[in-house]
Amino acid sequence: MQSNLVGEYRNDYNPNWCPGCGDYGVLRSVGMAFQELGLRNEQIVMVSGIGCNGRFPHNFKTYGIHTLHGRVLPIAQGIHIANPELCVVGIAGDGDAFAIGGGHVPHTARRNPDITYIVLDNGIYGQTKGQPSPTTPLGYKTKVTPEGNQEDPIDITRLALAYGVSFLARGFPGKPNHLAHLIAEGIRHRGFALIHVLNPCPTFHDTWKEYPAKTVEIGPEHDPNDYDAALGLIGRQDKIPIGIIYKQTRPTLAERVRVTSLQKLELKQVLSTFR
Ligand SMILES: Cc1ncc(C[n+]2csc(CCOP(=O)(O)OP(=O)(O)O)c2C)c(N)n1
Repeated sequence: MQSNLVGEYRNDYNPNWCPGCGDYGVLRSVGMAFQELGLRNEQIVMVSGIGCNGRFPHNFKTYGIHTLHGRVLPIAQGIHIANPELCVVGIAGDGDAFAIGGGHVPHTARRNPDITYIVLDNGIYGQTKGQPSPTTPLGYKTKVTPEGNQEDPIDITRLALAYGVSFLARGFPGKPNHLAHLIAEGIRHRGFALIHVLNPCPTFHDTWKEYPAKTVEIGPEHDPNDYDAALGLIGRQDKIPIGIIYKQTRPTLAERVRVTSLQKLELKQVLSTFR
């Protein structure tokens, strides 16, 4: 599914995701977002964890780290602090981001590093063959929950707003141009941007038909700077709104820490020992 549109960012690596996996679409949208922003490959660092989506950085001619399960955010924050000029993009599944890595999200939100965190929410543990994740719907049958999932799902957007992320958007790979624009806006935003992707997993949790009917694009009447309006939007019961839900301007982690030139020099020396 390699697109000419994003050829300048993509390498020859062929992902081995299942046919119809939403990850292919998100991959394309990420490349389109880089293109929309005119970023150079060497400006970008992609950080992924463990899961089907963990292969993301392998597909790009950018810098990248395929790190440990649940540890995307600590690594991404370290990169941002070491070099705030870089465009740091974290990629994680719902399991990586909100199960094993769930403790990192509130602390990243309150620090507000300038990183974009794309959470590919397929409502299942895909790589380990379909166990329920924190976002699996109540009652959903999997191989390990043959009588239906007995746990209520968490609401990623509600948590993100409560934690204080400074940018929140939601998209769907069935609308690749729309999703690409949301990712580009997340990268453009100076601060912690969380992009919640409603991502179908045709093998273990197929939502390709469900989401087009359930989602609705957020219209121009919504003011994303209005926190209460954002809360109201995600509380809608009739439809799942997609688009920019919330944005707020406040200092980033690097701006607050104000790393002095001397500290930067020392940090560079430490980092050079790992090369
Ligand atoms: C420390 C650790 N615990 C558990 C695992 C097993 N494991 C691998 S991927 C995964 C969950 C994947 O689900 P998700 O993050 O939602 O990504 P997806 O595969 O659905 O894209 C788990 C539990 C692991 N690799 N490392």
